[in-house]
Amino acid sequence: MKLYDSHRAPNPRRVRWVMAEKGIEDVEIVPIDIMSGEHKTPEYRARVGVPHVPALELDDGTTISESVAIGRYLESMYPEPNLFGVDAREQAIVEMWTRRCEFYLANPIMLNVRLTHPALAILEAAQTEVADYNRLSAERFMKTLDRHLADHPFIALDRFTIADIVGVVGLDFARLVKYRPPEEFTHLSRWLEDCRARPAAKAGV
Ligand SMILES: N[C@@H](CCC(=O)N[C@@H](CS)C(=O)NCC(=O)O)C(=O)O
Repeated sequence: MKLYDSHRAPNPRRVRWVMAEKGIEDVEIVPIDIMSGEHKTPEYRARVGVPHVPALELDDGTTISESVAIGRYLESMYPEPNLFGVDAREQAIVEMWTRRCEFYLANPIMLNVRLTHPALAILEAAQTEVADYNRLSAERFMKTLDRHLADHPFIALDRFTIADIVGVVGLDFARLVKYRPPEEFTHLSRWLEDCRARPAAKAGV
């Protein structure tokens, strides 16, 4: 298998983190330079279907994009440690929180960074108002998450899952614009530090 990867981008980091948690080492990493537009070449588009990283190419030539879908495929190939839930109940809860983290936290944060960081203007022109709106909307969800994490060790289950990866990677990306979650969210900060302390978190960076 090959992973089309871009080291500084947040969505590929989710997949590298999944691989590190599971100790997966037999995936060839193919670096794609999104700043020079390597993901927009006709060859890349033909292979992946969309101008995005990450993408996982299977040995039979099938290509899967979308970081969470790639993680799910890797989970079925390398079930331990479980990151997506072991039964119907757990899987639904993990998916619910993963989607919440993606829609209400990671996506607005990524948009905020993309629309404010000068180096990313090459991908999309800066738009301060839209960026601010997205930061505020992410902070509304951080408040919900902070309350939830007051009596839960991790986001979805009592153990670390893909939902935590999506949440932490989103928040870590905001460090590019020196953003830190509001200090009042103490439970969120505790959870963030716990997740960042995992050895696999460093492998994903
Ligand atoms: N929902 C997709 C998002 C993929 C995505 O937007 N990737 C970014 C890098 S983090 C990208 O390829 N950006 C290229 C561009 O915007 O031109 C996933 O989870 O994989």
